[in-house]
Amino acid sequence: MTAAKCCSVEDSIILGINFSHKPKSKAHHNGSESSSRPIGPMPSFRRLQVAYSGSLSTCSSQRINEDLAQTFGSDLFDFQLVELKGITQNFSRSYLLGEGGFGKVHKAYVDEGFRPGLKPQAVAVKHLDIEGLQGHREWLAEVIFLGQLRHPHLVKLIGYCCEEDERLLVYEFMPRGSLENHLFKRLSISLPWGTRLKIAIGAAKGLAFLHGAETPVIYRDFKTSNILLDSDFTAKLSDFGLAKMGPEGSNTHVTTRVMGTYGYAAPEYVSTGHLTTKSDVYSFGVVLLELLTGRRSMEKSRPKGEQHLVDWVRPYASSSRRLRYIIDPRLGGQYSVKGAKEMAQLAIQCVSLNPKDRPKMPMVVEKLEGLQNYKDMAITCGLWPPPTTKSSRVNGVSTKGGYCKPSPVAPIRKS
Ligand code: ACK
Repeated sequence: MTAAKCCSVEDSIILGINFSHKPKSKAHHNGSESSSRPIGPMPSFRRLQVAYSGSLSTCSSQRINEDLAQTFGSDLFDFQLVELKGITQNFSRSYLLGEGGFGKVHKAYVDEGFRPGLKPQAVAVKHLDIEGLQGHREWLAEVIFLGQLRHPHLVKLIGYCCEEDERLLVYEFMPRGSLENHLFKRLSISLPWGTRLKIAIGAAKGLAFLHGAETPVIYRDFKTSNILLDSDFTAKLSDFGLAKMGPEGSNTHVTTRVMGTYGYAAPEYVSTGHLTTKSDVYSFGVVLLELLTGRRSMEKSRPKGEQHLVDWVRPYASSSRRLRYIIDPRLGGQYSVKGAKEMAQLAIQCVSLNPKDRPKMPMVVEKLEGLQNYKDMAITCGLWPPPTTKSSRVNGVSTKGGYCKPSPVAPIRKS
């Protein structure tokens, strides 16, 4: 994957600018990708990546499994293509959960005895389109990262398949799908305030875990479509195709080509290619703003000043009086005013232009958990639209006569 790639189904754009060949800072501060300081799990990770990042023919499923098990004690299953075809009825349309720029995801069920040691359960099978946004390199990153990382807020990778030019990944099934689906799809039922908070806390814990590793892991593609939801709305991070080991020792950043999604990527990362854990914090701030406003990080169809969520929100978020104008109308006015105010302030801190002004993820978790104590569920009906907007429809919801309806809980999908 060298050139810029674009156009996943949700119209997000993957950036693909190569900065790794022209580091800007001095060598001792620059943890460029060629750095080889032997700290933490880096050497073994690097060895695996180097061993398998060559041509597709170097990919032997059995060898990867042996290497992973030897290096990390991984318990992944290496599936055969014929097995995955069997449980998905040859990747039939009726088993299709959805499609991203990386390929298709099918639901399947593994029965008792399918593989010794694998409990019967629903799974999601991701079939990577090797010509698409995610190729062999991204498949490999996912196997290596999710093969060794286990946490309640990371989606569990069960196994993989690597045959000829086929690349597949098998995950635990997440019954409520992606946060993107719940927040932005017209037909979905609005998420109540408490659920939004729960999701934000879960996703923050996932990121805090990654950043807290001996050598931090930078997720690099934090966005609503990569946050999957369990039946009780526990959030789990998925899709580690772009994840990267963070800087080692005294290095302040890694230098890499810019990959991610417009609207979520930190500005300094886009302009310099310098990647730090603070780049993830910026993306987290954008998702917090999406949860608060019900608007996407980038919406080209909006009037000019409202297209870029971060820029649109900034002047509103600093004043609790004005904040009500940007809160998602689909909340029906049912949210904690104190909680929303503090969440907005936290989000604005996360999207600070200077990475040093952004908080660390454990602090974000602590702050968000504190918001759960606020019980002031205000009914602030009929305050929309803000003075600058003439429309009486916001995100497809009519605001005429107020919008104080209780929000029912979304049903678990059946597909
Ligand atoms: O938003 P969704 O319903 O949730 O549609 C997308 C689609 O596949 C393409 O990414 C869904 N998806 C991805 N991974 C999983 C999983 N592990 N469990 C359930 N659904 C998944 C995602």
